[in-house]
Amino acid sequence: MRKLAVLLILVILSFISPSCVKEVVKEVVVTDTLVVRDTLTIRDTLTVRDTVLDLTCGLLAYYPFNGNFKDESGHGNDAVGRNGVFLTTDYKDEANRSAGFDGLNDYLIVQNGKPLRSDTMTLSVHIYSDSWDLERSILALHDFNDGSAFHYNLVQPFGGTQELAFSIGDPAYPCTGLQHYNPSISIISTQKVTTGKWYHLLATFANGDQRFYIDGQLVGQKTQPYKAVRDCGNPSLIIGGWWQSSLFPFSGKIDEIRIYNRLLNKCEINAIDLDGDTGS
Ligand SMILES: [Ca+2]
Ligand SMILES: [Ca+2]
Repeated sequence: MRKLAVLLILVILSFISPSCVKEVVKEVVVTDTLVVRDTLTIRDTLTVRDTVLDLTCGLLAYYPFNGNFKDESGHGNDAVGRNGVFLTTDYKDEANRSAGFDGLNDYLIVQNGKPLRSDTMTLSVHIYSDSWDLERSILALHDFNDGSAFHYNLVQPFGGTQELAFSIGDPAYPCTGLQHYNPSISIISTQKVTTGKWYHLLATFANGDQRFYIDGQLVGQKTQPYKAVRDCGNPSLIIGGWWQSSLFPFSGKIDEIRIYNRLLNKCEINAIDLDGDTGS
């Protein structure tokens, strides 16, 4: 009996001996996948288009020829027709919307042209020529009676060449002299014009920088030694003619004449071009 008890104890001990202790490994697998997709897209497109153009700023005279020859700038520099100058169709073929000239003796005149002179200036004119056979004047500010007191002009200077010239009077030249285009005061366009087509002529002068554009393309530029536009006498603005003894009468149509005492920016030039073919 005693032997049996000892055996039982040995059996029990064998179960609890370290070599017999069953190792328990608790394996815990935690799969915690946290995916945060937080895509925040902010599209804040702010487009500000400032299309407010003030084409009346610095406008000294404006002749749209809407049924009359009046200055519609509000300054009262109305033109008067002579020798049969007439109202005719414009670039859209709308009647009584441009000034017509017979090429013989028609012209328009603003007797008191003094307010149309400025040291900084922009001239904008649309023309449609029927003939470039002779010298023909488009716009001129000087004395109509004797051709003196020359300030500026736009002219087809040579018969048959289809070239145009923009001249600014030299202040050093005597007021009494007859001054016309010449190489020192004039830009002769490198681009020729044809008959039967509307052109936008733009001429500027500022601080001695003289420029001439046709349909938005620069056709000539000069730097003059003088910074001011000539200022003398009592000039008249003649549209479609030169002076009484040498009229050089324009043949065709002239429209949308604007005279400014400032330079215009590109947006403004595009805005005043009749058919938008300024090329800019
Ligand atoms: Ca006539
Ligand atoms: Ca017009």
